Parts: sequence; C-alpha cells; structure tokens
Amino acid sequence: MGHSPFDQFISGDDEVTGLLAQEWDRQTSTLQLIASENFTSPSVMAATGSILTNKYAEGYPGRRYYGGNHIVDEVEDLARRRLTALLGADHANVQPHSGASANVAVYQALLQPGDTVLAMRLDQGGHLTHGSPASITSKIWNFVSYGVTARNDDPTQPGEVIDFDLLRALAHEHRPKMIIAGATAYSRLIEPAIFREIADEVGALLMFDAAHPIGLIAGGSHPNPVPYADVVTFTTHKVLRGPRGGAIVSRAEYAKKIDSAVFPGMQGGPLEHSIAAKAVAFREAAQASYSAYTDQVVANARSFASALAERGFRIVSGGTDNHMALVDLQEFDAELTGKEAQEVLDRAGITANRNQIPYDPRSPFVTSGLRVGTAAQTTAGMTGAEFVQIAELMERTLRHRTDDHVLDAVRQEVADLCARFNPYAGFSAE
Ligand code: DSN
Repeated sequence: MGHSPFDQFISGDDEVTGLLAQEWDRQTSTLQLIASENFTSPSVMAATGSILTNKYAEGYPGRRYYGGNHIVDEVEDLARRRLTALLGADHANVQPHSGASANVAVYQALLQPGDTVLAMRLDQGGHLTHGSPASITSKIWNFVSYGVTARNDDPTQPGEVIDFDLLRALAHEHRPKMIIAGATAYSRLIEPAIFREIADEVGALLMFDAAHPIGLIAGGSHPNPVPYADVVTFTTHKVLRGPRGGAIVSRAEYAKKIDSAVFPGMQGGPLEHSIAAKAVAFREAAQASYSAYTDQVVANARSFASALAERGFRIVSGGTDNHMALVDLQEFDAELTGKEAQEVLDRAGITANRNQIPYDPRSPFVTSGLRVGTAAQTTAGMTGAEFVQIAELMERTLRHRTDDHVLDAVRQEVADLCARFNPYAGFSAE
C-alpha cells in the first residue's frame, strides 16, 4: 500500500495515517473518472498542508482585522495577481471556500432578494445554486430555468444542447436582473458571446459559472468568458487542478461589492493555506505544458465518448467538446440504472458518478445516466488508447455485472493500467 510523502508528519495517529494510506492506494490503483476531480501536483498539495493553516486573516490584503498578516497579504496578493493575469480580468477574489459560496456571494453582491435570475435547470445539467428547489438560492431569489433541446439523433444537428430560442424567449418574458451561463453536467462548448447578446437585449447582468470549463479556458482550449461576462465564478479543483475551493473574477466596477459580499457577507476567515495552493495552481496553469494538457483532456474525452458509443452506450448530445461525457444507459440496457452502474463499476475499480440525463424518467437518486470525465486520468498520462481500453472495461463490467469472476478480472486489469499511469509515481514513501 502506498503512502503520501506528507503522512510522516502525522506522528502517533495510526488511525488517520492508516486511512490516508488507504485513500492514497485507492486513488492510485483505481480509475478516477469523476468529471469534477483531478490529481493536484505535489506542490499544490504541499501548499494546502502548509503553515498558513494557522493564520486568521479576516479582511483583505492591507485591510485585515488581526495583526501578523503582512506575509499572508503577500500570499493573497500573489494569488490575485496570478489569477487576473491568467484570465485577463480586472479584479479577482480568491477567498470563496467553494463554487457554491462564490455563486451565492455574487448573488448577494449584485441582486436584491426577490430579483429574477435566468439559469440552467439542475435536471438538465445546471447546478444546485442555479435555483434548484433544494437550494437556499431558490428561496431568496426568483429563478426561472432554461434547459436543453429535445433529443435528436441526426449527427449534423445534435439535440440536447442549450435551447437558445427558449432562453431568449424567457429572457424577454421575465426581464431577469441576471442571466447565468454554465453547467455541471453538460458536454458541449458554452459560447459566451450568445449569452452576452441575449443579456444585452434585456439589460441583464451576465454571470458565467465556469466551475467545470475554467481549466479548459485557462489552457486556451475553450473561449474565455471574461471579455463577455460581468462576473465569472469557478472552482479551483476540477480541470484547473488546484486545491478544493472557489474564486471570482469580475469587471472593476463590481469589485468592491463582490469583495464585501464574500467577506463579511458570506464568510469569516479565509483559508490562506488554500489561497497559497490556488496561487501555485494559477502559476502551473499559465505554463505551455498546461495548455497541452487541456487539449489532451478534450481529445481524450472525444476518444472515450466515441469508444463508449461503439459499445452500445448512447452519449447525450452525440458527443463532447469538453472534459466529460454524459452517458445514457437506457439503450445499452433498459434495466440498468445509473445507481447500479456506479456501484458495479466501483467494485471493478472504476469510479464515476450517476447523473440524470435530460428528460430522465428516473429520480436524481437513481437516474438513467452516468457522467464520466478525463481530467484526472489525463493528468496521470493516459491518452486516447487507454480511454478506449477503459470503455471496453466498462462495457464488460456492466454486461456481466452479476459475475464476480468478471468483476475481479476487470479490477485486476484496472490495477495493471493504473500501475502504468501513476500520477504520483516517485512520491510514494514506501
Ligand atoms: N459537485 C460538483 C460536480 O461534481 O460537478 C459541482 O456540483
């Protein structure tokens, strides 16, 4: 079993170090296909585990409420400077603890309670904080939802893509104060210019929730929404490959309102160890090697989606432009739910998440779909050939899901594959 090089510092706590060793082993001996996960660099991990975890720093650089923050100020300034340079933005706030916190802070900064917001519905790819009935956002603001077009199997005109006719009609009918672009389970390019055009037609603010594509944007594989959107929110831990957390970039005119909404509006002390790790990740994302990585992430997702389709899985919208594919299981096997597929794949060492597909007849807890992503295993060095192999392993697992011998054989093949592509090879202490 492998060990993180950092575990040696947790002295005398065998329970925690034992669990960390097990998780190190799990992450490096099974396939990580959750589209929102990645393997950070050891530098990002080290900064996350750094001495900055000791420091309280409520406020912002130069305006803190506690003493002893002159070095922390430099850390946070560095992260802000690197982020504005990376995205070409006027202003950055690197304090949000998560993407959800970033989104709610923006609403608090730029909206009044009861204002209307137009956003993508959760069951067709949106996020909880885009006004899901289960989220506090729907209780404070009046969300109206757009979705995707109906399924269309004509490859020249794919369906299940954002319905811009509906979006435009809803914008003119409801005159929202804000329109949100962005999704968590949507495999197509989200073109910021069309959103800006519609927002301008009705005088709405445009927020781009780039939690998923921000890494592709930073690497230059997807268009940058910063020139089009008033505000861009995102998480730092997906394709971007930073620590768990969120961030906001905005036009200069909204800087003060957004900073006040994050602190003191939403949060207390910022997590400066995470902010240092964000700074490390922003520097890494500015390298040419990172752009090559994001291009490879997209190329791998396309190979993966095609290979899955060749094996009888229907890919929602017929393909992918980003780091994920949404798999409709119904044609592969009408009895197979997303929940069962996720559980069986887990036993075979393939980690993915069940996900509703557009117009899903099953509940969000059961679902008819799976979401798979290529960010993590591309970091580990896999290319199209390995993703074709993974598609074959998934097919075999799900076709023979009651046969333990097949599941054991797949589990062994997965372990062999992961041994060849270990993202932390050379960093194990054992
Ligand atoms: N939980 C994140 C994801 O998996 O996409 C965002 O909701």
